[in-house]
Amino acid sequence: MNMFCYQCQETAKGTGCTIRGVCGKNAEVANLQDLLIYALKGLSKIIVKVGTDASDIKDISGEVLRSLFMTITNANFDDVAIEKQIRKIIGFRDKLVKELPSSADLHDAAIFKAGTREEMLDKASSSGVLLTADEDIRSLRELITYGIKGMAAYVEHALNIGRNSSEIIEFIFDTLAALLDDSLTADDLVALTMRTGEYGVKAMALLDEANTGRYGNPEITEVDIGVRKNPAILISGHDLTDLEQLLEQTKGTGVDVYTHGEMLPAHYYPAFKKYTNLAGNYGNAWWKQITEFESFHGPVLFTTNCIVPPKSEEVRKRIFTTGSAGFPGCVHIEPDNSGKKDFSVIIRLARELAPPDGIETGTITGGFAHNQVLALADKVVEAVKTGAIRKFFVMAGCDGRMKSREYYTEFAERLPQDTIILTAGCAKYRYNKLKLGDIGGIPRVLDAGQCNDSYSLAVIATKLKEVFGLDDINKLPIAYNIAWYEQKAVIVLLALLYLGVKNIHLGPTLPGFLSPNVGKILIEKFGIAGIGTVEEDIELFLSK
Ligand code: SF4
Ligand code: SF3
Repeated sequence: MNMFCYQCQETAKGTGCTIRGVCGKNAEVANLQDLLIYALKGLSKIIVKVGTDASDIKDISGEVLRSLFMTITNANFDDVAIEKQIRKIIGFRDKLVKELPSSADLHDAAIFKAGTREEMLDKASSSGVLLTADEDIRSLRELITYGIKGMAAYVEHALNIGRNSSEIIEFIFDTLAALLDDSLTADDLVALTMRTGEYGVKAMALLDEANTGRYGNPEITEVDIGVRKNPAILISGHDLTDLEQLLEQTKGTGVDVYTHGEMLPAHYYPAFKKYTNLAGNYGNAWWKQITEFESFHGPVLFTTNCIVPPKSEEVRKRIFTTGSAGFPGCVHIEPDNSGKKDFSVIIRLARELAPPDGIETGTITGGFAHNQVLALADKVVEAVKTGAIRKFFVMAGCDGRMKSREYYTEFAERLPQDTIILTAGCAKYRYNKLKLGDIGGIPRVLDAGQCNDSYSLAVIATKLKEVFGLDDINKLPIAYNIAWYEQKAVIVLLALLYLGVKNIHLGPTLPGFLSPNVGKILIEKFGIAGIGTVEEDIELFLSK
């Protein structure tokens, strides 16, 4: 069976995974994910045609967001769960089609039948990425699709906290439907790409409001990276409501909870500080989980991406998933009708297992989201005016396995002492444990939080522009050297482009889904560039 996927930075040969994903996704899962996206486009077409108000179909919107999230790199490897989701989406679609006077002239995506698994796979072979023959149109359609996937992830987190936005959901439906429209030209799709960035900003703002509304504004926090003696559960991914429920349910049980990867920034929120069983952060970015899960010994709960297929049966038995995450053979925990999740099976297992082995000691400091940085604004502005801070480097984004990502550690180490790194996302693990010092009490690495908290960096830049009385965000002493891996980074990139940020450097490689012409547009219109050597790049950034 063949497949075609080029949505992430680690895509095979930089052009596309065709036999099996570098991420471990097999062809069956890849093809089912393609079919799920095709079904979502068909459903969206019908929703737009019927003129249904997003606020009237909350159950459908929730499943659409979840479906999109399930196709994000390293979120869900479970073929059975994806097949189930396709059937659900087709069920919604077929119910809505009945509201149309006629189903004649509808796009195939709006009428195809699910059939058996075999038939689904057969259908997937003619509904994936390569269905669009023109490489520029394909490139733009996929750029938008990946942006929408990232946006959906952020909106789903907000939804879990009870925050919704019909406006954003309607944009997602309209855009998915538009991706089936063969009359749209490359120019139309470039415009839609910008609109996707605009809604990306709205989605990140929505999630920021949801998170800070529920858990308070992140504040400067030192997070322990050592271990205690109790049995423990490791929680990974981005969903704070899952962490909240797990902390509530482990309270007083003698079981500690450690964060992994992108869950680290949870420690920065005031609301989580009251849990004495929130022990610290264990390990590093997602791709190091193979060895780190071995030494952790206890159960691991994945709330979202990034799952790396476990190498041993022993570890697989300790992995649990929830939300959009999934892995075959691992227990998946669903919420009840009120959204409550029962994690007792994980807690029971934790009690039977050994406590984690320590892999490092000390602390890391974070919590520099917009509110905290703006509280330090006077100090920051003064440091810029006196020249104590020469430049800020936004180094947000993702981490990944490629050796070439050592560039980011070296880049951080070699930056002059009068520069500050602003970070968010798991990219931070490349330099957040280095001893880079501070400038007049301001740490040289300011961690705003998860990848979605890149929004904070945009808020900070906008505020600084105002304070310095500048008419253009690009006149600020801020350089952008962003690392990307999956589709949440794509929506962050589109959001920054929408906000007018120019000359973003993207690495360690440029996306394989950019056709030469689309790449040219991004270079000419926005000054997007790749990375070079550390020396050349630092010189280039400082000369601007
Ligand atoms: Fe390949 Fe990335 Fe797609 Fe996985 S998500 S199949 S590694 S392009
Ligand atoms: Fe990381 Fe997967 Fe993107 Fe949220 S956890 S930034 S890669």
